[in-house]
Amino acid sequence: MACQSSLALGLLLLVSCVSWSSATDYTVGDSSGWATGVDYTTWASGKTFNTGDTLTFNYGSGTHTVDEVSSSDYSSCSSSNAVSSDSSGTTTITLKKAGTHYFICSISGHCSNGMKLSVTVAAAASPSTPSSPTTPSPSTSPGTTTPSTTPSGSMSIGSVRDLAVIGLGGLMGFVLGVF
Ligand SMILES: [Cu+2]
Repeated sequence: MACQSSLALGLLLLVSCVSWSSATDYTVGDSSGWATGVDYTTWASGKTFNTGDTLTFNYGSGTHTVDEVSSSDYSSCSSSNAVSSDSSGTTTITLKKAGTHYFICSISGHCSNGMKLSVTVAAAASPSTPSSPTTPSPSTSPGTTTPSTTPSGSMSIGSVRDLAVIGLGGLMGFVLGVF
């Protein structure tokens, strides 16, 4: 009895996990926070960002800024055309749009000292992740998995379609016969 109810609960949790995909809050740099001398490319690599997730930048109020900038301004460390800027000490950014988002610190010299972060946000429902400019991982596994090509389903789809065509043809014939 108890076993059955826990199984039902487990299934419910599994279903809710699959269908709800709750938003994740990422603390930028983890315990290092938002500071100079931290490699944010390394921090972001291996993480999957989805729309609705949030980024929290922790730093001393007024000591740094979080500016969202364009791709070219990210490359050149220019904050003159920043989309948004905050220096409150705790900046939370909600990743609303899919695509690549760029953040830099506007304090002179900080961006060139590593205070720049780019995150590639995947659309929440899409299983395909856009190719992000991540560094290739050095760990190459020589043992490749066997390609499992299962042709199950293709035949049944075809026969269902045939049945639908036959059924539609029969219906058309019946309608034409009546009139
Ligand atoms: Cu800074």
